[in-house]
Amino acid sequence: MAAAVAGAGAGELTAALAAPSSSPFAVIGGALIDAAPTWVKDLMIEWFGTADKIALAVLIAVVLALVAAWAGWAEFRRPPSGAVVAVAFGAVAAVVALLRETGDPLPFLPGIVAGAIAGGAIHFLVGMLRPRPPRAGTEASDLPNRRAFFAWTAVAAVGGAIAVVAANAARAGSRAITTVRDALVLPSPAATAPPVPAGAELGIDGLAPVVTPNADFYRIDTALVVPSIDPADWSLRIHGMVEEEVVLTWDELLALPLRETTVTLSCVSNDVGGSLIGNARWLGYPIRDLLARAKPTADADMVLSRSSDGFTAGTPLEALTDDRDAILAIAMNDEPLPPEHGFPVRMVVPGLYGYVSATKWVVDLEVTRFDQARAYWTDRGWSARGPIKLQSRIDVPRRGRQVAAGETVIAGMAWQPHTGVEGVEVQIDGGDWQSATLATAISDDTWVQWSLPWTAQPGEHTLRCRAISTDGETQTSDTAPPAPDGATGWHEVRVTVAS
Ligand SMILES: Nc1nc2c(c(=O)[nH]1)N[C@H]1C(S)=C(S)[C@@H](COP(=O)(O)O)O[C@H]1N2
Ligand SMILES: [Mo]
Repeated sequence: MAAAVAGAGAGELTAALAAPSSSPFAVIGGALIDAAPTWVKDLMIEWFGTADKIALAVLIAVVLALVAAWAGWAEFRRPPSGAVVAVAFGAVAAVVALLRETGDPLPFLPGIVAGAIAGGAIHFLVGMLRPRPPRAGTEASDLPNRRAFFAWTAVAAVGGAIAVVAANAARAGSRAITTVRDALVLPSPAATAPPVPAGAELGIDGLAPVVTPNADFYRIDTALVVPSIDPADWSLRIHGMVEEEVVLTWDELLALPLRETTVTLSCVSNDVGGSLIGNARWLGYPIRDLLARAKPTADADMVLSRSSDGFTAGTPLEALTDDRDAILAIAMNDEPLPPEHGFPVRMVVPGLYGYVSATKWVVDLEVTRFDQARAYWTDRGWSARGPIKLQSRIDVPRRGRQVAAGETVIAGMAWQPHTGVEGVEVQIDGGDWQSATLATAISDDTWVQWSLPWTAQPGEHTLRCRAISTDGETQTSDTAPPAPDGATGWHEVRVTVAS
């Protein structure tokens, strides 16, 4: 295991210095994420939520430790079989890095170095445990040199750990991107978003704020390492079924009349009552106006957006050309996009789940057709189209929380971006549905808070809610899991009211 730590450290350090996008950990993790079937992705998000990446890292570390322990044993029994296992692992990382087209000139180098160091270390360390052949003129057979073994094992483990830390430090140093981001001055919008109306924020303790602070905004993506793109190097290419190809640079984008929009973003993996949803004020340029320059041909019906790290989303052309505020966003809540939310540029499309619309680190828009192109998650069994379903949730009182008897309040959020919410109803202990009071909505593109006064009687209670859309649709009680196109059902919360 110490040899594996040494190899991993050497690989990560090599990557940090010579092939930043080809770290063995990142390419193996990325490949696992891309290869994971839908149910695994679902399970990871259900178990770990937005900590899914940490969970994956721990999983990789545990598997590596087990394989390393086994290789050590094999090396002891039959050298150099353990070293061969280590070198083979490094070779796998090298090949995966090559296949993933990371863009580095020497993508295979970190894997090769990791394998060589781990293999050499395991051979050397385990070799010390074997009795040495008697030397001429001395007593027969020497005991294995345990002290040297432990000393060198410690050197390998500590050295590897230091290399990992150094690699991260080197990466952070090369992340001049955060410096560039911090120094950015956002252009003032040509069209400002209307201010959050008085009465949009009910200010109830425990209720989600109507505008989600960036630090609390859910993050979901397949990027183990957040892409770092210098705006000066950024450009967006619009091509495919268009009359005219368009290339847009960062400076050109900033010079355009930008507009502010307030839009609620939701993940298709959000369970009923879940928290993979947030609302922010975005600043960007209407994609409709860019497409107007490119002039899509009449038979096109989809735009395949691509990020710098190869993620793709397929958005109906119509959603990008109709009158909704589909934008190429550069700012989130009055700040340049945070790196993990797509710096420098992402898409935001009201009414569609993120996986079919909200491409972060976007660099390419290909105008195409649904019957000709498939996006990242469509290839993995998710629906090609992903309009956000009508949903509502109870935030207050929290599930399982003790509530004091007497006058209290039930409150939550409701949404169907771009359609809008007309009302919310609450049912207590299976009784009649009661109309909750809606807060003032910012717009039909955002979620809305709601509340209902409640005289809580001591005992166990079951609370449910359902939303009614501006289309007159009532949120369905039919339960569906997130896959393939979004969860449905009523959110239910059980609470105990103290006597
Ligand atoms: N490049 C890239 N963009 C992406 C994704 C991704 O994996 N890679 N995930 C999408 C999904 S599934 C969602 S729900 C939203 C989440 O955006 P957020 O992390 O800013 O909340 O981003 C979308 N954009
Ligand atoms: Mo998502």
